[in-house]
Amino acid sequence: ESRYNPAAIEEKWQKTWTEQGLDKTVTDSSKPKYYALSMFPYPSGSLHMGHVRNYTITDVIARLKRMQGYRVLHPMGWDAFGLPAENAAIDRGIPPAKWTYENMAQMQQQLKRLGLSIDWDCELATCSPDYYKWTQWIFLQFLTAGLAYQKEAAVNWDPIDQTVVANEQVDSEGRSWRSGAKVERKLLRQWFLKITDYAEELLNDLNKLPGWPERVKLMQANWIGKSTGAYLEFPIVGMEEKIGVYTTRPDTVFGVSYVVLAPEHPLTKRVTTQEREAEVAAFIQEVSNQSELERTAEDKPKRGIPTGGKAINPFTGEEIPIWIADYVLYEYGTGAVMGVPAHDARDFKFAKEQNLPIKVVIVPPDNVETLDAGNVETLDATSLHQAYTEPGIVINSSQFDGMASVDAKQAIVAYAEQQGFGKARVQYRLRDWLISRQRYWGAPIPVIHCPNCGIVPVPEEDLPVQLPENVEFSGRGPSPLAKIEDWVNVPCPTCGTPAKRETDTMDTFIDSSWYFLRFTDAKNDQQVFDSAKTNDWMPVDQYVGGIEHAILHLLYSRFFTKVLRDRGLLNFDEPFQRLLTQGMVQGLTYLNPNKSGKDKWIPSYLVSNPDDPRDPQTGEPLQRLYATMSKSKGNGVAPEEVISKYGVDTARMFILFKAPPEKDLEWDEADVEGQFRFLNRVWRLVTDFTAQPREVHNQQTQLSKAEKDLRRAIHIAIKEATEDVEGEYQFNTAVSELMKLSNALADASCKDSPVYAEGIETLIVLLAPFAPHIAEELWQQLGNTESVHKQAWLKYDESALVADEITLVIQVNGKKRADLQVPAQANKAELEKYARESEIVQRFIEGKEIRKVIVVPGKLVNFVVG
Ligand code: ANZ
Ligand code: ZN
Repeated sequence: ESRYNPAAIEEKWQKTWTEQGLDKTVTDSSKPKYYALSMFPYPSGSLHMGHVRNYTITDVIARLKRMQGYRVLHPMGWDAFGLPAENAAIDRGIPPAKWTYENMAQMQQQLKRLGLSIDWDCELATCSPDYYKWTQWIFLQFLTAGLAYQKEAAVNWDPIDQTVVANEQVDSEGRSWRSGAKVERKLLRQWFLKITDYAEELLNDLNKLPGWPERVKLMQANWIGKSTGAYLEFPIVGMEEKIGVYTTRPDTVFGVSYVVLAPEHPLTKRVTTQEREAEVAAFIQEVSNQSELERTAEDKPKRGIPTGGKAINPFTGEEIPIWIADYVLYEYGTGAVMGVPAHDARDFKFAKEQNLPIKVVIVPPDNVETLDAGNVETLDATSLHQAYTEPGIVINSSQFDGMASVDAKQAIVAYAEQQGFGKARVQYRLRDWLISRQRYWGAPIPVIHCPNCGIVPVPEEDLPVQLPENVEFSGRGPSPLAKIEDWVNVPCPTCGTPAKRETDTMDTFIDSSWYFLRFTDAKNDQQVFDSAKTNDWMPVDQYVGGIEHAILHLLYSRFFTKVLRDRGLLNFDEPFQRLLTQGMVQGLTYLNPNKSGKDKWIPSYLVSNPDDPRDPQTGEPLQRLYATMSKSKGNGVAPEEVISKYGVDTARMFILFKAPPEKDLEWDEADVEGQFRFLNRVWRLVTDFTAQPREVHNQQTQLSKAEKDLRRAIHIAIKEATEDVEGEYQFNTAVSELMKLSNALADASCKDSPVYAEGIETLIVLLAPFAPHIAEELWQQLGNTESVHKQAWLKYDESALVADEITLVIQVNGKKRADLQVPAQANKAELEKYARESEIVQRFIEGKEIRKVIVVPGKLVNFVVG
């Protein structure tokens, strides 16, 4: 009898499975398809526990679906472009490609050690030319469709290194990572994708995703930020042009006391009077170096100045001042707002600070009586301590007085439309997607700038536009690509005139917006993918990944899917049918409450006595808590350590058992041990069973009570485990069912029965998706030659579930005297009868008077005697 040795069997089976091609995608079209996908990793160099959890969850689903008769696509790839590779090049002189490919190789080894049923034939890396060729091709599709365009936008500019820096390279004080210079904002012509064209559909189609967490859908909806309101035009005194504003509260238009332009607004300079020019110019300059976050922060004072210009409220004919202020953003709405201090919190603050008039035009509904009494002043500007932003009743608004504000909205818009100075308008917070990066390690944007022809797309046959090698990475000056003369300078593909390549590369979110499509036809070198194949496999049936991608990655992927559908390449609307956002893996963390900043986290390897944790430097007692594993907290557990100690099956079992997949998981060594012991018990059960000589039983004979009970336990386990893993993926309770079954087998008194053999086989088959290696080993020890992973998932036998006998407890004066087997269907009267007739009871009540009989159906009968 051998001992459970995970290292040996795991390596053995991984090798065998690879040789047998067990994880290859089955293309048998008679089977229904199932596409199980984990969010692909960035090749940082090593796997962490979060990866292990993510891929284990997807793997269990993939294995389960295969056993349930689906053909499953379960691929893996690399989100391989991005800044860290370039930083490695700047800091350590390692070429980005070398760094990236080495990391990928290392991480692939680690992934393979996890025993995931991944079809590595579909592997892709977004940084490889045969992938980014098609990323570029897709960009050209957007360009042809009018969905890609250039416009000026701000970048972070490092004035010392004379270079653009990414947001990630700017610290919280606005300083550049290398030079430490205060980063400035500089306008550059950059590429955008017109995601706003799809705003409405991206919002509405969230309704087509019942398999997504509500929370994620809400985050997407908020990001899209649909608002309904009005566009109103305010004439400018002494000028032809008008100021268009976007407002969600047209019902407050009689309360406007000023108009505000964003400093960048093209009318700003023109409305400014001569005597205000210098001040206005200085203010614009100041604001231009602030980030959007700084400008809109709630707690910051709103800053602004008058331009000297005047506008006219078209509803009242009143002249009002035109201001500019930092809280008005140029990119939203029209870049201009009407200021209504009495009913908007920001306007209120601003008006108070700047001494602008405040006019109340909406009052709470319960003020109506006072209104009727002719006392309109109850809620006046001086008694107002904050803006009244709720709906209410309209006052001080001429013909609209007395209307409910909701109705006034419509009436006022209708009036504006009729008068020709406004209309209803829908507005989205979503902006077009800025995809230009002034970096090297990304897909070059495949266009050429020609002095005669303008923007010329690189002809399809010239794709990919490859990244040049032997590039100098200094982190200074223009982007690396812009410095390579013989790469930049090319003849125009149309007219042959000397022209220049675009030197911007694409945001890496572009690469990950279509990789799930490429997986369905990953090796195609003729097309981006064969639509027939892609339409067959897509949509992804189950997508699994982190909540950090709830907004951008998922939104961009949905956008790409819709655009490619409209280009005739796809026949579905949404890429991800179901989404599971797995919880974080948390580690035991030590914190010194007397220290601040990063120093307060004490790495666990510095804590010598976990029962009385102390700061190794000061001896102060430490607090213990659970927090997401991270390098900075020193609370991580390395996957390799756990795997080499217990094996990957135990690590998987622990991860699945400890918490439902969408909840945070607290790493706990004792519970890991617990799962290791469980697998050891399973091992022993099976090896004891196979060691025993088996007799041939006649299947026809009646099952004994013990056999019936065991059979019921078996089929309950099948039923419960199946229901747990379907639908909500409650793997934790499914694992508990396996533990119950193993206990029932251990306790069974019919170990030589065919029912016991059925139980052993059931346990192994149910275990297979969770702990694939031990299940395979034990399955083969039973004498099977075909893989356990090729077995059909089990179906339960309804008739086995019903208990035909139950155990009744017999008490006399509350004291237990006996157990009695009785038919499960017996009613109260029958139960009492069985109890009375039993020999034991006869003995105990002999010669005594029965005063009372208490019957608890299904449980007990108690005789009160005296
Ligand atoms: C007048 C008004 C009165 C407003 C009132 C609100 C309350 P959402 O819901 O986010 O779409 N706004 C419009 N464009 C802006 C810009 N470019 N920068 C800063 N603020 C802007 O918000 C729309 C409201 O935000 C608009 O409605 C406008 O202020 C402001 F009692 O107009 B409101
Ligand atoms: Zn040309």
